[in-house]
Amino acid sequence: MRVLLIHPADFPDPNRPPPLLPANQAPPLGLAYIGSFLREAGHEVCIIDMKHGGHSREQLMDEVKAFSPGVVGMGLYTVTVPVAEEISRLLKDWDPNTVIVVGGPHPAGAPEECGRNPHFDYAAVGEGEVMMRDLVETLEAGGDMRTVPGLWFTEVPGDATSELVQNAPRGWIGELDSLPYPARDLLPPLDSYAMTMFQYKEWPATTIYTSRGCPYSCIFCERREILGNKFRVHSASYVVDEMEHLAREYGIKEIFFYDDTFTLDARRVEQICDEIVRRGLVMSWNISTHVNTVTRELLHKMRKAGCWQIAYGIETGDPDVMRDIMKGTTVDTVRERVEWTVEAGIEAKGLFMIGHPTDTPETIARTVEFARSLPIASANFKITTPFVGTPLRDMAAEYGDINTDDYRNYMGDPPEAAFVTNGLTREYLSGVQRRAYYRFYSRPTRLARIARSMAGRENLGKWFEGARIMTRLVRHQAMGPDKGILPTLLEFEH
Ligand code: B12
Ligand code: SF4
Repeated sequence: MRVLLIHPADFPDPNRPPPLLPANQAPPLGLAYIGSFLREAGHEVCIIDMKHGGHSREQLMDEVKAFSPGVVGMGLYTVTVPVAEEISRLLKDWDPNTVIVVGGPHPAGAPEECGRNPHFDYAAVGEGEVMMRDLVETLEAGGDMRTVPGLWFTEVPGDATSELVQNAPRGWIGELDSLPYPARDLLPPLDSYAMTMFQYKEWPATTIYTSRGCPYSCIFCERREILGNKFRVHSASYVVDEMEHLAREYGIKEIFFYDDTFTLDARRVEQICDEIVRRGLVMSWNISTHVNTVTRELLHKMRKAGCWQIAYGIETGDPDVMRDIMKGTTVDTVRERVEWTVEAGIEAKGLFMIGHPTDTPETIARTVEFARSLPIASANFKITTPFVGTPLRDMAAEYGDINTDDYRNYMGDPPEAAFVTNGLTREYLSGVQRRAYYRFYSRPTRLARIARSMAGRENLGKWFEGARIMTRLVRHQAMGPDKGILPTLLEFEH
């Protein structure tokens, strides 16, 4: 069967000013995994990444008609629900028999809402590879859709009031190495995906996902619904083979391991490092992880194998808030691990959040000062968003004002925050976020650290990119909006 997979993004709107700077992009690896799995099972697959292409309605439908799919699968974020509904209308207008399946983060957290949504035929909860194959083959055979684990749908298609069918839950894929590499060849060229300048040292760079699931319980995080709380991994040899494959086939020079907690299994990371060194693979790489999961020895080993940056989910600098959000660590541990990282010769980046349920102006100030005091080269400060399916969502109404109506505000940032803690306002959040960036980046020592991290001929491109961005921002600034240059620049990090 012909299967079309879509990564939805808003259609270009002539009335909306174009973004000041390109947002960070990354290949939709989830869809690419589903694509390669379906292809191996003998199906014809096409992927449209609207986030990359800036597709108009006409362009999208031209590509749809040219491929003429029997089934369309869309990966849904909360923020992309409205546009996915519009795409479904366009698809059904073109051919009412097109079967539309939605999966990914939003359906994982809101299966009933998506299962009842009259725009979609099926909501798929869980990993999509085996589920999409089962769904496609059951459709082809005219079989009973109630036999496909993980699906939610209404008894009468398109009738939100009819009985909701909730199939048996789908188990997690145990052997990740049994999956083929994501079908990156079905995506736009990898080097055409823009990354922000703080995310790579060498270009072209791309992402790999080497593990799934996370056992931590941070209240704002939806990982457990999306990929489960059991940590599952690709083996070291699979990971290093994939790195070599990317270098050979796509000329990739740097890898961003997009895993949530790359270092959770220290032994596996050691093996990956040993394997990189043993094969003489010269590639730089960077990761994201939880501070608890690194040791001094591991960090030194990672540095030797090419790791240059670690992004830590730090979230807050206030000990009580750290406890309340159930991060499972302390501010002292954060400081210790960040110092170990820098000592090992790896740059540290801090990921912070503003507007936790128990945040106050004082705790937010503490977070900003904590960030400033750490030897980190870069930081981002995101506004807390209560995604459906998280514990935060359940407690949000008790701790503040939550906007449940407009999913377009679920970007994780202003202009309109989806959640505002009691005692704070949306304007305050927006202002304090900009001030946080400003205070963090305006320190001369920080600027010197960034300049040092961009030393060397290989970073020449970044200086040009930085100069280009600054020129655009200065021009933008001259045209009016009351924003500081540095904060504006840095808000565009994912
Ligand atoms: C890489 C990434 C990105 C990349 C690429 C996006 C992509 N589609 O992959 C970029 C940088 C573009 C991005 C952007 C954004 N992101 Co992002 N991103 C991630 C990240 C870190 C990893 C995703 C990933 O590659 N996972 C690995 C693959 C293997 O898993 P997967 O994508 O979940 O796919 C599997 C299943 O979910 C399922 N599945 C997925 N799609 C489909 C479709 C069908 C039909 C089926 C059956 C199954 C299925 O099968 C897949 C394979 O098993 C996640 C964090 C996380 N752990 O999920 C956040 C995350 C998904 N992002 C998030 C957000 C909020 C955003 C932004 C809104 C941020 C912003 N302010 O701009 C934008 C919006 C993007 C858009 N579409 O417009 C949230 C989403 C929460 C939500 N409920 O909406 C997450 C969960 C992070 C968080 N804050 O908790 N993101
Ligand atoms: S450690 Fe990261 S991935 Fe795991 S629950 Fe916390 S925020 Fe989510």
